Amino acid sequence: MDAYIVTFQEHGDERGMLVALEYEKECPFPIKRVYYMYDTRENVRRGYHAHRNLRQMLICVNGSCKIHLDDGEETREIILDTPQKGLYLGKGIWREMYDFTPHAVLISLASELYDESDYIRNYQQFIEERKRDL
Ligand code: T46
Repeated sequence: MDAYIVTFQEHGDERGMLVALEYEKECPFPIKRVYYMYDTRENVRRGYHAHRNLRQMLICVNGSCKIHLDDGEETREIILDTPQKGLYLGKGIWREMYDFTPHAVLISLASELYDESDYIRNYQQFIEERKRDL
């Protein structure tokens, strides 16, 4: 599965912590867009899609959440619970985000601008497209 956790370097001192993310260092793609989810309600599960071309780095900068991943062959459950770790997601991975704690903030660094035609929102369609790609 083209997904992995990246541990970021923390720059901490007596004032607190800072993490910096740069293209080709912590992030393997040029960042074209940033968006974030917050005020997520209890028992909400969101996502339910894959991307045809988009690559992403997901970082839970406050609180925690879980992410279900599926590339058509393998599934994984990831917990993001620290601003020091990011989840890199390559293209063609079905994702569902859930178990957000109150005040959780999930940031996404994205390789592409928003494009609804890049989304596969039907699971059967996703499986068929994955089979065609392999
Ligand atoms: C993803 C996961 C992790 C925009 O207008 N522009 C944007 O850049 C985005 C990301 C969304 N939107 C609109 C489209 C929907 O009307 O915001 C609304 C919520 O988006 P969506 O239902 O796609 O949200 P999630 O949480 O299911 O998925 C989002 C991202 O869309 C997706 O790329 O990988 O977070």
